[in-house]
Formats: sequence, structure tokens, C-alpha cells
Amino acid sequence: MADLKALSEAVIRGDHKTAVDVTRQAIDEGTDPGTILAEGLIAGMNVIGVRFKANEVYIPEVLIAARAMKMAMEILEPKLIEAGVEPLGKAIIGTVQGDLHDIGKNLVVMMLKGAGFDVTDAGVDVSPSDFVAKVNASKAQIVGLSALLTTTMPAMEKTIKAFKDAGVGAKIMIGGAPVTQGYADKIGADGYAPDAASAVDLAKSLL
Ligand code: B1M
Repeated sequence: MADLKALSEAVIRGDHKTAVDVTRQAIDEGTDPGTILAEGLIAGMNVIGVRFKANEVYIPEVLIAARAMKMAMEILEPKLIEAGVEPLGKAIIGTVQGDLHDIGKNLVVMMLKGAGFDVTDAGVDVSPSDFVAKVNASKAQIVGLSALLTTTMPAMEKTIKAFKDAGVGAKIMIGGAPVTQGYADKIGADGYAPDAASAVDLAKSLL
């Protein structure tokens, strides 16, 4: 019988081959897809999130764990859809206008997916009007804005203003190396997260 603890441990180790093999075996045996997701894949990514926050693992380990999860998800996703398993929530994350940095934003996307969110990656250098269009198209409940430059932080404020002007009701969270909680408060964001693992906790609390 497929061992879901072995599946979560494979994700933690970033062992994509075992993650895919155990996921396939569990599907073939008729294990509930939601259980495979929650007790195998998400459980593993949760451990990575906790260890990342505690500086016990670093970006490379997060990336290989996320790759293992992603490869297993490719075979699990159709089964989840068939079974009607709902994602935890819908989020859309992008880097604001003028800013091309995407490594941190990509980590946030991966960790949110790992936690069970349905995430749209809006890309980089996203203008306020593009953000409004993409949020409306995605029907996301949570929007994430990332900025790595002090010179692009004001684009966060412009984007939030564009959301308010357009009546976008999604909760807004922001992050990136130069961003602070004080700045989030100043520009009217609903929350700030200092790292990708905290972004998951914040997104859950904003739902
Ligand atoms: Co640039 N760059 N860069 N750069 N770059 C920095 C940010 C800089 C600090 C380097 C320096 O001078 N010491 C500096 C900014 C200075 C400032 O504004 N205060 C800088 C500069 C000046 C520039 C250019 C202007 C350089 C030039 O051309 N003269 C230029 C700007 C281009 C542009 O964006 N328009 C530029 C270009 C680039 C590259 C393209 C070469 C490359 C980006 C490649 C890419 O992203 N695909 C690059 C890189 C790699 C860096 C550094 C070295 C690393 C950034 C990074 O990826 N960190 C960076 C210096 C440094 O940080 N040591 C630097 C790792 C990443 C995981 O961390 O992105 O902070 P981070 O994400 C964290 C958290 O911040 C948080 O979670 C992540 C994971 O825990 N987080 C969120 C991020 N987004 C979040 C969103 C959330 C929540 C949390 O909710 C939505």
C-alpha cells in the first residue's frame, strides 16, 4: 500500500522520482486524491516551509522540494479535478511595474501552490492596469505584489490605488527585500510577509 509519509518525506528530500512513484502507486490503489495531496505533498511542503523560516534549509532545498511536488502534481491534478477537490483559495502574484526580479516571487508562488492554493503567476514588470485586468480575469481572492528595488516600491502604491479605483475586492499582500510592515501599512496593503513561508501563513489568514 502506498505510504503517504514516504511521499511527504520524498518531497522534503526533493526526491522527485520517489514522489512521482508513490503518487502514482497511491492513485492506482484508489487512494483519495485529496488525501494524497494533504497527507503527502502538502504535508511535505509544510515541513519545508517551517524549516525555511527557521533557517534550517535554504533556497536550493526549497526549489528542489517544489520541483518534486510539481512533478507529482502533474499526475495528481487531473484526479483532483475529477474528484472535485477545491483549492484552499485563489491567488495571483506578480512583480510590480519596472521591476524584473522574480526569484523571490517565484518562491512565493511555489510555496503557496505547495500549501494548496491555486496560484496564477502574473509575471514581472506588471503595470497597475495589467494587474487589475489579470486579477479580474483570475477571480483571485488574494493578490501578491513583489518588489526588490526601492525605486519600484512606489509602483506597489500605484497598483493598490488602481485596485481601489477599479473596485477590486481581493486582499493585497506585499513583500520583497526593501519592503516593510510599515510600508504595507502606509500604502494600504492588507499584509506584508518577509519571506515565502510567512507569505503562506499570511495568505491563509487573509482568506
Ligand atoms: Co538586482 N538588485 N538589479 N538583479 N539583484 C538587488 C535587489 C540589489 C539589492 C543589489 C545591490 O545593489 N546590492 C539592488 C537594489 C538596490 C535597491 O533598490 N535598494 C539591485 C539593483 C540595483 C538592480 C538593477 C537596477 C541593476 C542595474 O541594472 N543597474 C537591475 C534592475 C532591473 C529591474 O528590475 N528593472 C537589477 C537586475 C538584476 C538581475 C536581472 C541581474 C537579477 C534578477 C534576476 C531575476 O530575478 N530573475 C538581479 C538579482 C539576482 C539581484 C540580487 C543579487 C538577488 C535578488 C534575489 O533574487 N534574492 C539582489 C541583491 C541581494 O538581494 N543580495 C539584487 C533571492 C530572493 C529569494 O530573495 O527576492 O528578497 P527576495 O525574496 C524573498 C523575500 O523578499 C520574500 O520572499 C522571498 C523568499 O523568501 N518576498 C516576498 C519576495 N517577494 C515577495 C512577495 C510576497 C511576500 C514575500 O508577497 C506577495
